[in-house]
Amino acid sequence: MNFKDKLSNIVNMNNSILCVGLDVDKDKIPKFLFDTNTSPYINFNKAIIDSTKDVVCAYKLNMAFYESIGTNGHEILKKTLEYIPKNIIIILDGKRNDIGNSARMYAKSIFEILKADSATVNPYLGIDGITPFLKYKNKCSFILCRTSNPSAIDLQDQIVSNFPLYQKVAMKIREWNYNDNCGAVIGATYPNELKIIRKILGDDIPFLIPGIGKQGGDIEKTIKNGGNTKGEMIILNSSRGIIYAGNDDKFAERSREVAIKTRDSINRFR
Ligand code: NUP
Repeated sequence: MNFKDKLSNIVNMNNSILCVGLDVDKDKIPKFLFDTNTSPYINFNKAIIDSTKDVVCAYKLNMAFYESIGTNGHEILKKTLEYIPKNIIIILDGKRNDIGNSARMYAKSIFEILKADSATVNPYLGIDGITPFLKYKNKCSFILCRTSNPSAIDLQDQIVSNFPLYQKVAMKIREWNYNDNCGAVIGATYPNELKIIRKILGDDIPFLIPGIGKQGGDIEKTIKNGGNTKGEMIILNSSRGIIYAGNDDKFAERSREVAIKTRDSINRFR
């Protein structure tokens, strides 16, 4: 099944476009898990997945949080991925890219070894660094278009042949979508840009939108400006705001409560 069909199925089944970000951080995971547990990270992720799997359409794992654990990190990442129910979208957020020959290895690692449904990809190297990802026709490559951070403006607002760079990137994404497997990453913290990018990219390209929750992005503006006419092809990610909602033995229940509240706030505007 291709990415978009899998996304539509789970969005309809769980009535949700919420993605929970599993960004494991030793300083934020409840302390007691490290006292009583031989696999604290995996057990933390399993508890969050068990408590939110009927509320989400996707899980996003930012690879930095796993790589920074050390040699165990890859195993923790792999075991977490294996635990995610097969009908839920997996997004591996590594913002990968390189010259074509090396980008090929990044794509292989994410799509064949880790078997993710989608990856985040950096457009800075141009099409030869993107092509190795696009060869995986049933997967989705979410290309960074307008990032959520304050200094996104440093480069992304620079004018290039009469357009801000982020709009040029959006135009490139439309061009690179020849296999119908591109997506775009746009921060919820930039709702005006979100509207312009949806206009450039049309209804059929999925948007991955981080920046609600801890980064303060406005849910109503995000949905109104970023959703397509059917309220589809839009995935809203929250990581810290959901997974670290509690820090005692009821942490998974707290995460579920916040996930439900977030999904319901999103659905009010869809
Ligand atoms: O523009 C981006 N902004 C962003 O926050 C692109 C991203 N991939 N992210 C990631 O989304 C970020 O690295 C983190 O993994 C997640 C947001 O987490 P939080 O702010 O909800 O905790």
